[in-house]
Amino acid sequence: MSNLFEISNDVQKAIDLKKPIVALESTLISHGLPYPDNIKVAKESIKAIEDNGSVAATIGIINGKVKIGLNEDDINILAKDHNVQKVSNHNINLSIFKKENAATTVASTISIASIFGIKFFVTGGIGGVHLNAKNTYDVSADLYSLSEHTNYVICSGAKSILDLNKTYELLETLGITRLGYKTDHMPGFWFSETKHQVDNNFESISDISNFLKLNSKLNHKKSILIFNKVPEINAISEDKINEWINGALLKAEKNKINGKELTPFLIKEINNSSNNKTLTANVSLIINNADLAGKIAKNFYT
Ligand code: PSU
Ligand code: MN
Repeated sequence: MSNLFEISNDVQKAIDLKKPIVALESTLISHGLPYPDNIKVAKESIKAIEDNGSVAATIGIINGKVKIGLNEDDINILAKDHNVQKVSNHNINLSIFKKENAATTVASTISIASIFGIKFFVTGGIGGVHLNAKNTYDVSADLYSLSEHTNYVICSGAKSILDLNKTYELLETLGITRLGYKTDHMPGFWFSETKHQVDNNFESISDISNFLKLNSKLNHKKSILIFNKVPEINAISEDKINEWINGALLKAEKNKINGKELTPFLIKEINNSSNNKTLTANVSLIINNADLAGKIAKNFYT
């Protein structure tokens, strides 16, 4: 590979030996969670994956270099530096060109993971159709990236701040399979369940991995979502969340926040109005998803 990419030794070894690898995004470190919770999540997610016998590959950009397998220093930079760009598929090339520090979203992380044949990816919640999309046309590139690459994505649905009804429908339109792990319904990120039925609920890790093994033989070039609910003790009621979301949306409108600034702005506002209940839920669901991802990846390769 060209010198635009830098793969850590651990990840390179895992690629060579065909060992299980789980990719992680870095936008949630730089723009999704406040310091120091972001460092804690980054480290504990890696640990959860590794404790299950898989290799973690956090992806991000340091001084214009695309790194697959960020080390502790890299994570510190992305967690603390206030000038880190948020890069999706439309602007990742520019951050590389300008030699910036940049955090990759779900969309750009799976694009990079795919170049190196990394099949598994874990996050908290994917992006989707924004609530006011009818007027703004703001639909996350995550959805389109998921339909262009074959990644197995462990997540708690799409973020609660989105229009989850439209997101669910667009996932179907784009050919992205929506699986539940021990759930019949797509989760709502900070809350446990939306009204939307998953395409199939698998009750065990080995059933999921058997299905993914079959899927890999189909030459079906679409991603698959594996939904894992927020741990029950940290789940919040949908009504409470909607109250906070409405307040945050009004504030965003007043301050003319839009585009890629919108998601981080809303999350910050809601963490404030919920007294960090949403932050606690966010932290716990990501680490819980990493644990599940480590287990599924390990099972898939054995
Ligand atoms: N999930 C979180 N926090 C985040 C994100 C997801 O808990 O910050 C990020 C992801 O990187 C996702 C991005 O890809 O938000 C979506 O942003 P946008 O709506 O601008 O595409
Ligand atoms: Mn957007």
